[in-house]
Amino acid sequence: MIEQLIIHPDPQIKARLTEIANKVLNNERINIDDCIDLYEHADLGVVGILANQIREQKNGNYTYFNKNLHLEPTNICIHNCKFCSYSKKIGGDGWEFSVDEMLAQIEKADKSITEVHIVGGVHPHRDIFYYGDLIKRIKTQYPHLHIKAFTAVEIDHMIKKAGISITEGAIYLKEQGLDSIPGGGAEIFDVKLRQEICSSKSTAEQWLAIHEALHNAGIPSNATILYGHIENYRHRAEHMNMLRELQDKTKGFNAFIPLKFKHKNNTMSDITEVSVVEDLKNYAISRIFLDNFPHIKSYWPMTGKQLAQLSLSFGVDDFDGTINDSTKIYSLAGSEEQNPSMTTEEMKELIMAVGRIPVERDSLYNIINR
Ligand code: V47
Ligand code: SF4
Repeated sequence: MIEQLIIHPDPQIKARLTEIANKVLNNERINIDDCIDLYEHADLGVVGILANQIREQKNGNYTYFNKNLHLEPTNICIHNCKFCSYSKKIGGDGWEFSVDEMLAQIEKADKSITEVHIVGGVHPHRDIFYYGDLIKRIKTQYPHLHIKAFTAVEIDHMIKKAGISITEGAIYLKEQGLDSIPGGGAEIFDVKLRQEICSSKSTAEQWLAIHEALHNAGIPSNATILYGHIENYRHRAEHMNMLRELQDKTKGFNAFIPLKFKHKNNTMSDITEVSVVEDLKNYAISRIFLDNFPHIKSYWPMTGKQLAQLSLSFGVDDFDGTINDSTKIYSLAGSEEQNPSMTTEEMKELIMAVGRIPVERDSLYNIINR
């Protein structure tokens, strides 16, 4: 049946694509070469059908969302990632919120939020005890809020500054009230590319070791890839393979979030952004490849609402949160949503308009409201 849907002028490639499609339909894991062949030769429609079948098996007709607030403590950062449109150096015109100011932002937020998502620049003077205090104060005042905070790159800096091991850092942050960590900072794991686009950042091994230690300490996380810049399909496949291997070991990842490179206001502005077809293909192929990841998330403040809606037919089952204009990372890089905000009603309508069932979840994918 799938064979009839695979159209390719070269019979050998058609046979190869049929072989990969049958693997997917038989719930067999695809390998790196299969993944590259899908990127290079498969039609969007075919990868969409395959990804849709996996999404359906894993998450039925549900599309998850949560209600969260993004806190960005500072955009001052010691790193110089070439794709970053957001960071400033100390003494420049960056922002630095105090713990009290961040608590005030939570106080002002909608009372129905269930999560605070805290991520920002790697500030040279703020250490693990500063951030541990922030978390403790949030947990004490708002014990019902799930705290998803700090990328592995931020944690790497915190533990090095404190002279403690990853495991000690993970245990300390958990004791202070950290519940999970977001997936940022992964970028692209290939050594040469990482050197080229974010040379000072934690290495792939460090990123993976931090997630592994956190998973072992009972702190789940997400994972990302930054795609659509100077990487090729092999780089993407190998990146996902490293994540899949770690997930086989720990089962600590909840969601994979493909992040499309946006080119405004950064030093990689000469790179043309990839097409929407490429975005959808990338969602679908990540859903197919990452067979041990429960969820694929489309981060709508970056993609825009329409692409996020379309992605629901290409393997995505999670829409992130109903945030209210509280993130600057993407608007500065030229994202589709310059002042991202979406009400619960709007989110539900977007999801239902394409035949899915909107489900409000908590940060660990327990159902709150249907
Ligand atoms: O690591 C920075 C990316 C990430 C650009 O875990 C850019 O639920 C595109 O990881 N174009 C941080 N992307 C954000 C992040 C995230 C977002 C939403 C949800 C979750 C989650 C995690 O933002 C960085 C980097 O990969 N980024 N600059 C840019 N110009
Ligand atoms: Fe700093 Fe993150 Fe920007 Fe890199 S992407 S410069 S780590 S804020």
